[in-house]
Formats: sequence, structure tokens, C-alpha cells
Amino acid sequence: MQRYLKVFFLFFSVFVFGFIVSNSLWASSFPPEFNPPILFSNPGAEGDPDPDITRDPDVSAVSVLPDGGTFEIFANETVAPLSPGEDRKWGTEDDVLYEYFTFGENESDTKVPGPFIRVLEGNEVTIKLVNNGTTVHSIDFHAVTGFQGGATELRALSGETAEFTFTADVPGIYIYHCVGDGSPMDIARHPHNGMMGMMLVEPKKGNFRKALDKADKEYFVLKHSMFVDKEATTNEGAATFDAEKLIKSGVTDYCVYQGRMDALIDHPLVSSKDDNVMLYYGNMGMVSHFHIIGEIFDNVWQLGDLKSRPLKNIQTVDVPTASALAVGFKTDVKSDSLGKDNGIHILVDHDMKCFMKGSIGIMVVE
Ligand SMILES: [Cu+2]
Repeated sequence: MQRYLKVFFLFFSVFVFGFIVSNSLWASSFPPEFNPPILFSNPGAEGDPDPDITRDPDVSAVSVLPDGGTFEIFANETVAPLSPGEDRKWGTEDDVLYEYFTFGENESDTKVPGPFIRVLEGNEVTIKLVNNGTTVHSIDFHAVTGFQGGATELRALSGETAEFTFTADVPGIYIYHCVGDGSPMDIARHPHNGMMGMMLVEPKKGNFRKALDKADKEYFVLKHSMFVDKEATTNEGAATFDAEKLIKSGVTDYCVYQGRMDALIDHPLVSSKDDNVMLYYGNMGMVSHFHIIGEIFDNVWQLGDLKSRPLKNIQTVDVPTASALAVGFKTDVKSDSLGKDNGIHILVDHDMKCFMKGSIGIMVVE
């Protein structure tokens, strides 16, 4: 009997030792800045980035243009923290700064993404682009048909203003983004640097209209992948876009929501139990696999199409690059019965490459 016990303890010790070693190896194989700040004792880095480029994901708190009309967008260039460093603290020398390009609602609005623009099907919409940046900026609206989505007319040199009017006659949830001077490099660089946003053209009728009219809360989340050269810094010590990395390796440094690491951990989506939530999810990075841990999407209006019937009961949905969609769900938290529900839903890109590089956000159901 004693012999069996000895053999058992020998195997047990080897198992425990192996477990400890493999876990520490796993943990140490990622730079600390990429260790996901969740699960859930360490929600995000300490402190606050300054300035904070995060646009509030609560749609009720951002731009609304219910009846068409003129809408001003201000192009700006600004340096802001993109990621905490290995110390997992904001506001230290360790921060990775980035030179952002932004679309704002006014002169001083330097948030990413650009303002959420909402119009009703059939509205006449005038966009006025005021360029406060140092280089040429423009806007390609995916909601606009015609050459460059209006970007040839909505192109403004530094210090200039451009204007463009169109009729938003095709309902959908759309991306808009800068294309700079229209060259391939600018088309890649300007949205990468933050010049992108979403536009909702609400249908007048149909199943989405009915669902939207019943929504208690609306949010928008824009994901993008960032290829960053930390060595080629600007005068202000900000990292810049690494085109070579994008083209040659395609291995992204960061996958972020609302422009920076931890943005939707520091600014969670907040809703109440049994709310009908409508969430618009846009992607300007690699193909995204959107999932909310602890939630099933009751309805998914895929690829920005708000006219077709939605898919039902979806766990994870793919969103191509430069596309957007709407998901609807009720925050009918069922896990109360487990006695340990904390009301936290976690938004992720379920592609683990992206997840490990920052695509994590939180929805708090109060
Ligand atoms: Cu631009």
C-alpha cells in the first residue's frame, strides 16, 4: 500500500510542478501591456490617460441629427496616450503616445471615433468639413454613392473648409472615414490614425424601425487594428503609423475599441436589467468576430443591412473590414440563479489575437 502512495505522490508532485511552470511561462510570454486587464480583479490600467481620446460609446450622449440639415465636422491632429506601458499605469513615461487624427463636433473635440451621425431615410444632409490640421483631410461616406463617397468634394487643405450635400436615401449603418489626399497610403493612414466614424440612416419602416423604437439604450463601438512604429516618434514623442508592418507582416500591435487600449473598460457601457439594447458595431481593422461574453444577440442586422429580416439568437458575428452592423438584445441576465452574477458583460473580438491585444470592453448591467 505504501508503495502505491509513494507512486501517487511522485506523480502528483510532477503534475503540480508542471502546472506551475507552464502557467508562469504562459503569463510571462506576453508583454505585460498586452495581458488582458480583465477577469476581473484588475479592470484596466491605473489612473487616467491625459488627454483621453475615447469617444463616449453611449449614442444618446453623442451627435444627433434627426431631421437632416447641416453638420459640421472638425479635423484635428493631436497627441494622446494609446497604451499604458509595462507598468500598467497611465500618465507615466512608460505610456505609448500616438499622433492621432480626429474628427470632432467642434474645434476642441479630439475624440476617436468621430461623432455618431444619425439621419432619417430621405433626409438631405450637408456635411461641412473644417480642417484645423496640418495636412489635407477628407471624408468618404459609405452612405453616399458616387465617386469616392463624396471625398473628392469633401476634401479640405490645411486651414480650409469643404462642403458637400447628399440625400441619405439608402437606410443602413455605415462607416465614414478620411482618405486624406486619396492616395493608397493616405487611405490606409488617416483612418488608422483615428479619422473614422459611423453614420446611421434610420429606415422609416420595417423590422429594424420597430426594434429601434423599442430600444432603451443605444451604443456604438468602433474597433480598429493599429500598426505602430514606436521608434519613429514625432517631436512630441508620439509613435507613428507603421505602413511597412501593415503591408509585410500584417501583424497588428493593438486591436482597440474607441481608439485606445482599455477605452471601454474605463468608459463602460452602462445599462439596466431588462433594457432593450441596440448596439452598432463598426470595424476598421482586420475581420472582427464580435461576441459579448454572457449574452446572446436576439437580433443581428448583418453587414449594415437594416431592411432584411435579422438573424436570430447569434453568439458571435463576423464584421468585415470597413463595415458595420447592428445587434439587438435584452439584458435579461439569467445567471442570477447562480447567486454570483455581477452584471458585467464583456465585449470582445473573439479572435484571440485581437482579444490579447486589447479588444476588450465592459457593459455593466445595473
Ligand atoms: Cu485625414
